[in-house]
Amino acid sequence: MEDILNLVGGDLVPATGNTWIDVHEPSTGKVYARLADSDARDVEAAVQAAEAAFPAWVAMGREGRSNVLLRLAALIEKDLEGFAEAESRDNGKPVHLARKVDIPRAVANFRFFATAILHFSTEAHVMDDVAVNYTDRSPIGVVGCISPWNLPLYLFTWKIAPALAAGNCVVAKPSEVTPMTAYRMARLCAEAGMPPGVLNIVHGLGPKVGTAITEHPAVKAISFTGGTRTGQEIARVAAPLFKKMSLELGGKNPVVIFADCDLEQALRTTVLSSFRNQGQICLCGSRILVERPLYERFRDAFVQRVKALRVGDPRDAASDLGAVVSEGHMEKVLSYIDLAREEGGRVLCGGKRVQLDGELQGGWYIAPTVIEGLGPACRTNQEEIFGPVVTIAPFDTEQDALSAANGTPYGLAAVLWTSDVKRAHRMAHQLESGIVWVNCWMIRDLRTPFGGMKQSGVGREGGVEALRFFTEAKNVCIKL
Ligand code: TXE
Repeated sequence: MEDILNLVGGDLVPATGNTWIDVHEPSTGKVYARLADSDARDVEAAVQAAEAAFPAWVAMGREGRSNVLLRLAALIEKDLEGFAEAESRDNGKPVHLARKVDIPRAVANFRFFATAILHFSTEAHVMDDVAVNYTDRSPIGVVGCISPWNLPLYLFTWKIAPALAAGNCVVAKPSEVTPMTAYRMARLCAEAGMPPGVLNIVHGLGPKVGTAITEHPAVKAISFTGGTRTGQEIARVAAPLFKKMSLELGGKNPVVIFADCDLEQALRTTVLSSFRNQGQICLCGSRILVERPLYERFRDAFVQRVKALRVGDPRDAASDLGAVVSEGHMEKVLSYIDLAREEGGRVLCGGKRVQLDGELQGGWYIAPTVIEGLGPACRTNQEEIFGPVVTIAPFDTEQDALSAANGTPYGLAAVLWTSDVKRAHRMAHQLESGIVWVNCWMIRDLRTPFGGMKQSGVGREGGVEALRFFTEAKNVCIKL
């Protein structure tokens, strides 16, 4: 039974209170590790270590910080298989997905920001012969990074990489549901040459540890990814303290498919955008809207492919879906399937828990589920389910599609399938989401602004957006 420790001031330590939280492996439902159950005392120690480390970390310069992050990236990549297996065991996702997506992206996050910081420019504004202005962009100091359980190391590093590259010191809290790969990475920091206190990882429960980070007066900015309700709670605490906030929250993303689409591409990609990572990606498309002339043909072909998906052992290369992340989340997703039936939905496939045998019989598996016959305003189509459950419905006009697509409290991502370029531009401009994919899904350029509008969040991550978030802009005006 592995003990998952905090990283504070360069040391791997248990929580001050020496209490622990069980960590489960979703594939069997069994406890397989225990997690430091930290509290405000551990956060205080981490903040003090970060404050103490800050001057030297800034003084190391962009090149010096870049080299540390590049070494950390190389160390993770060297142990890619170990990280992939750890991620799969902790989260329940197929190991081939962790090997192909999660861990390579964590490496890419470090490499991207380790090089982006070298080219992070600022601007000057010359006022003829009066004065010259330049924008000084300096690191903020100690910042807080709080991340969710669906893409554990991928999203954890998506936050800490720009924060560190920009010269800040970090107090980070991964999700208590999937802490293992952050711990595995913590054990590499010293070898990467990261000075003690630059990165501190305090594990534990959100309301206890997350709140302690959010409300700590020395923590100047909060970068959060997680549920919308939690984002509201973080904003409630941080806003009166005038902290910078980046909130990446939930989604209820539409997939709008016109009859003139490339049908094979749309079918193949929509299976992925619906069920990759067991549908536990905030960018997944959970509401499929198909232009009526194509509706039945698409629906039948789509359902046939979904039925062919294998739900199985995450270690098995043949498994398309693994387990959902926790028993509580499984119950939540199953309750939404019951709700869909109550609201008049017809379950075309899936719709139930999958019971595997042997050691996997206690695991938390749900069959990929497609539901039709629901209108856009029902709860099933308004609320985030965040599991392997999608609805499908026809539309007649572009306006119908836009009204349905935009008709939720969320605005994170949208997917659009059409061969008409003018329509693609027209629809993309009107879709209320921070990201619009046209004839594709999950193609990600890390330079682009990433984030949502409405209840999907505030602010943007990625590229220069992230580096500007993690620096303070000061205008210096010098008289000529
Ligand atoms: O979120 P939670 P979850 C969304 C996704 C889904 C949710 C799933 O759509 O809705 O996140 O992740 C900590 N103060 N996105 O259930 O509960 C908690 O310990 C401070 C959107 O994990 O919000 C964990 O570390 N922290 C996203 C983290 O917050 C608190 C991509 C997230 O937990 C806290 C991924 C509190 N009061 C998931 N309570 C996107 N838009 O990119 C909990 N936490």
